[in-house]
Formats: sequence, structure tokens, C-alpha cells
Amino acid sequence: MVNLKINGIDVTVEEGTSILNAARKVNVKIPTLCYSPDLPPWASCGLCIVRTGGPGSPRMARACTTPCENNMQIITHDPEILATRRTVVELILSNHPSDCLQCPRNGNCELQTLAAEFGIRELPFKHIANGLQIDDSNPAIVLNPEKCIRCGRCVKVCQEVQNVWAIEFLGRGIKGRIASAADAPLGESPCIKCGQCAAHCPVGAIYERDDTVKVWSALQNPDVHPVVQIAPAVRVALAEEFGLPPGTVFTKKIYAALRRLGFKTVFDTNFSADLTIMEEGTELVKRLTTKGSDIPLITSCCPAWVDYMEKYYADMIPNFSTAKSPQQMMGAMIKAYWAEKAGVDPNKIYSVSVMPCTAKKWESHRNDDMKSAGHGFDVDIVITTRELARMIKQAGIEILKLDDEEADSPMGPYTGAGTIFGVTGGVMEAAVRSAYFLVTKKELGDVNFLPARGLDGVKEAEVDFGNGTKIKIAIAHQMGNIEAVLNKIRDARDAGKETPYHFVEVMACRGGCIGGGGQPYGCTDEVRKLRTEGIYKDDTQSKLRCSHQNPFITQVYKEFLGEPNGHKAHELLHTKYVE
Ligand code: HC0
Ligand code: SF4
Repeated sequence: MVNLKINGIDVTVEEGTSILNAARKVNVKIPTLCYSPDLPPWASCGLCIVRTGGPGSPRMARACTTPCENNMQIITHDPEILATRRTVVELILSNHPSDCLQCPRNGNCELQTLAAEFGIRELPFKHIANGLQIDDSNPAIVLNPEKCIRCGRCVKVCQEVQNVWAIEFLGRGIKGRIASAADAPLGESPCIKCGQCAAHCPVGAIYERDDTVKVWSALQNPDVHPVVQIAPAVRVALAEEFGLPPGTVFTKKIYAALRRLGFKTVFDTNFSADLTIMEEGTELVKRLTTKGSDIPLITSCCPAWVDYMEKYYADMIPNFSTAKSPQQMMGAMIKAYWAEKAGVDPNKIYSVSVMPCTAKKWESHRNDDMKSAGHGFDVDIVITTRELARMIKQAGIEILKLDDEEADSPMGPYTGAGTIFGVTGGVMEAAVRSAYFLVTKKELGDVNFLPARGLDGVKEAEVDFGNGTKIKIAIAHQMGNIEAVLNKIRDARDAGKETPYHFVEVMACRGGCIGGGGQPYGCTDEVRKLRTEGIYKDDTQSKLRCSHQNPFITQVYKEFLGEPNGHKAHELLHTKYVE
């Protein structure tokens, strides 16, 4: 352990702790722009400068990259340090557009907050504009290089955490900027649309495509029947936008707010997550029991992962589950099944989905399989958690004061298995709960499958069905962790050896969808843990915790779909992948 003083306060920290984190331990906030707890620090912005030798000492260091040493006397705030930080902010502002009122990050921008905290009223430096154009060629993410402050967070998360390399730095000094790889349009880059760049950008240089105007116009059109679904992970994060802690389970207030916004029918993606388990669980059992099948089965409900696999691991397409994601299953079921049942013209339905995810915007229009009901796209538009929060605020809905409401039947009620899709390991755990039943025809005594849980990048386990069937599983999240698992599978296959796994879950974002690129800003591991706790709370409070127990799932198979993996299910609920 290391003992030091920060602003005269004694603090003891583990060896290797940065001054920045030691200061946070004693509730001293040192300002930063390039730092993110998700990324290795790289001392680029210079805002976190501190004095290391006590009051008046000339020894200065950057708090994010300097480890604490015994007997250090850190001064984090004095007039000279403040003047230096102020100059840093002024220099950044001199090369940054000042159109804050029209900026997507207005009210939620780290640079704007710093300018306000420093009380900057006029700039001592000449304003320099670079005249760079907005790139809106990508279906999910918009890039505005003119607003880039060169903090590097987006580039680091894209390259070092996600291992995608869709964006990079170009140019030097004042001409430096972020650009998509090789300066091609972002829509033609290797981008997988996970949105982690947008989630980590402190300003308005990278953000989600805003589709709220389209949703508003549908809501105001009397000839349209607007239907909405909300994803598992939205319910444990939206409350943060209204001042409540991460992990607050907000489901029933969200249903109420969606009706206030004007949605005539409110469904829940958790229901179709239960449906996905019926389809994917059946697919798994079939592959395990049919000689010559492609094993392992790999989950395909994360569209960023689908995009990555099609681009870089197309030889594994036969291993991909053909089951559509819950979002797309719900879209198909709304227009093909529910419309007729409810007597609503499917051509008048505008199907909106609220997701924690930017890549879902792309998934909804991925190919013609996404038009399976025959009435345009099954999901017309996707908005993120952040976009929904803005709509609720624009409409003046005081969501905290609304009475709880329920979703509509039959595609609202869900089981605990549906809700845990929102966290890494959740699809696997939900599948194990039902596959056990499908294989043994017996219910599991304890449905909690603990090896699937937690933030380890790759989790491996064996599932023993107790009837002689044992399968090996792997769960990977955060794209940078996935290559190792894929290479292990590929190497075994190419060497003609036994597969290392039978079932693999992949989610592109750290923590799964609770850490998605469209979630409220400020996601750290602490926040991920709280959102995850919220998801498991929702699971344990559910009366039914296995997808196959959902009586409404039984109903839709009986009334409409027939058998899992049957002809109708294949037409509506399954898809193909291309190289
Ligand atoms: Fe997810 Fe999903 S769990 S991908 O993260 O499978 O976005 O929350 O909606 O579709 O259900 C996202 C979240 C979903 C889908 C579900 C899956
Ligand atoms: Fe989207 Fe979830 Fe995949 Fe992230 S993990 S890209 S939020 S589906």
C-alpha cells in the first residue's frame, strides 16, 4: 500500500493507483477530458495536471498517468493550476464550434460543462474553424469531425477495446481530427455500429442518428397505428436520465410514458426474447442430436456481432443461429400475427423499437428477411434509450410521477429468462433453463446458472443435463475478447479436432446490452454492475423464470406459429447471413 496526502488529506491506496483515482477516493474530482475508466489513460488533454511536491512546489504531473508514491503531497487545485486548466479549455474552445444550442450534446457535453464551471465568457484566442463536413453515411452513427477535440476516447475504444479499427486519427496538431478508416465515408468503413465511440465521446463529434422526428410524425398521424416494443436493457437504465440511480427497474413507468407519448399498443421485447429461446433452444437441441450438424451453435441476436462475423468470420456462418433477434421476431409477430388478431390493418402499423443499441437501427433494415410479414419493414424505426429520454422530456411527461402500467397482451408479459437477455451471459442462461427442459422434459430445480454471470471477458463452463448429455459453453462480450474464442473454434475445426464448445454467446458491448452504445452517458463498470443487478432483480421477482413456461408463448404457438422451428416459424422468425 502507498500512503500520501492529497490537499492535506491522508490517503492510502494500492500500489499502482493513479493520482486521479486516489483523489476520487477522497472525493476530490480532478477534471479530465481524455480519460475514461474503460480505457488505458494516455495523458492527452492536459487538464488533470497537479502539483506533486506540496504547496508551491514546481513539480507538476498529469494525474491520470502518474502513480501514487509514498509521502507524495499532492495539490489538485490552486490558482496556478486553475489558470493552466482554464487555458487548456480556452485553447480547445478556440478550435471548436460554439453552436451549442444546435448540438446533439447540448446540456450533456463534458466540454460545455467545463466551460461553464470555469466561467469562460470570452476567448483570448482567435477562433479557428476547420470547415470539416458531417459524415452521415452510416445508418447508426453520425460523425462530425469539426467538433472533435482530439481526446482520443472514440479511437481507443474502437481500436483497443472493440478491435474494430473503423476510426482513426488523421493529421497533426490543430489539423488533427478523427476520421473513419482511410478517410472513407463511415458507412463504407469496417464500422459494426456498436456505438461505443458515441458512448465514449465527451462532446458532439460522434453520436447516434436521431430518429425521433420520424417517430413524432408517426405519433401525430391519425391514419397510423403506432406500436412500440422496449428492449430488456432499457428498463434498468432509462431512469438515470431522470435522476434515479443506475439499475432502477423502471419498466412499468416506461410503459405508462409510452402510452402518454401516443403509442396505441405497448409490447415488450422481453416477450420475444422468450420466443427466441423457444426457436434457438430447439435449434440447439436439434443440432446436438443430429449427426453432421454445425457445432458450436453461436448466438446471433447482437447485430454488431452479426456485422463483424459477416465481415471477418464468414466461414463461421453455418454455425450462426438462424433465429432472428428478439427485436426482429417481435416486429414480424406484430405485423403478421397481432394485426389480424386485433383487427388492425398491418399497412397502417408503424412499428417502433426502443433499444439500448445503435446497431439495432441497422439490423431493422438489414435485408429483405426483415420484411417477413409482407408490409414493409417489420420494425419501421429504432430509437435508443437516449432518444426515448429526449422524447419523454420534450413531451413534458413527468415520468417519475406516473402510475405504473402493464404492457399489452399477448406480447407483453415475459419471464425472468427474457429479461436477462440484457446482460452478458443472459441469453446463455435463459437457453440453459429451457434446453434442460427440452432435453430432459423436467424442470430445473435451481434456475440460476452462475458461471454465465459477471464481467469476465470470456466465461466457460460445462452444462450437465443429468441424462448423459453434457455440453461445453462459452460466453464472450466486448468485441476485443471475441477473437480468441473464435480462433479456438476455427483452429479445432481446421485441424479436424473435436469442437471446444457446443454453444457460444457473443455480445459486442462490455457487460452486454446494459452497456450498449445507445444507453445514458457515463457508463462505467460500476454503472454496468448496478444495471446488471437491476436485471437480475427483475428476473428473481418474476413468477416464471423460464421462457417455455410463458403461457402467452404457448398461446402464440398454438394459435399461429405451430411448432418451434416449424414452417411458419422459419418464414417469420429466422434469417440468413451473407459474406
Ligand atoms: Fe439487447 Fe436483445 S438483449 S440484443 O442487448 O437477444 O439492443 O436489451 O433488445 O433483439 O431481447 C439490445 C437489449 C435486445 C434483441 C433482446 C437479444
Ligand atoms: Fe447492441 Fe447489445 Fe450488441 Fe451492444 S451488445 S451492439 S447494445 S445488441
